[in-house]
Amino acid sequence: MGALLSYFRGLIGSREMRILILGLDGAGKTTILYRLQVGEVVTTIPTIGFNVEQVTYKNLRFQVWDLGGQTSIRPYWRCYYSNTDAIIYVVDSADRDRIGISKQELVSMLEEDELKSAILAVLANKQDMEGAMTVAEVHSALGLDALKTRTFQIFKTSAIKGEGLDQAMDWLANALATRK
Ligand SMILES: Nc1nc2c(ncn2[C@@H]2O[C@H](COP(=O)(O)OP(=O)(O)OP(=O)(O)O)[C@@H](O)[C@H]2O)c(=O)[nH]1
Ligand SMILES: [Mg+2]
Repeated sequence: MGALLSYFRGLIGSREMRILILGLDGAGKTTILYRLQVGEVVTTIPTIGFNVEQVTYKNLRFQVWDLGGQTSIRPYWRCYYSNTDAIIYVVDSADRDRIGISKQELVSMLEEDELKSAILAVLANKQDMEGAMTVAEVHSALGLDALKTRTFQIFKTSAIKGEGLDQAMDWLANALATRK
């Protein structure tokens, strides 16, 4: 089993996995990218365009693209879809007003052919905020029950406190290593 695992790791190690971080503006995407890369909270400004960084997590190398989430920028997300191995979809769990818009964006993104086999990790972020939706509420508001064949998982995170990101990355790394 261990040998098999390191075989897969070896295979993966030979190619960088391409991950997109998507979600509405202010959800915490850039904060998460730099949490993963430098392990700290950095001060962010709204992303106009994108940030791309190499992230190494437990010997796995990822190329992580963090795209701006403002309404006017979202149409450009599709320019980055090809060859994507996984999507990290970030939700501001405290933003009840816009969870419906977040769902629409997620649904239309998942309809894209280029993302057909991309693995999905949903992060119900900002769990530290008072009145934040629970992970079950976010799950239901995004209509994740309707996903049939997609490999996906939802996680509760606080990028500010650094909570939940390890679990999400562990799952993602494992899902990427064992995908068919
Ligand atoms: N309380 C709390 N604030 C957070 C959390 N994650 C991010 N933030 C804050 O939310 C604000 C927006 O975070 P960003 O990471 O810039 O959001 P973004 O998703 O990159 O936004 P765009 O670049 O506009 O698409 C910043 O003030 C962050 O400090 C969290 O888990 N909890
Ligand atoms: Mg950003």
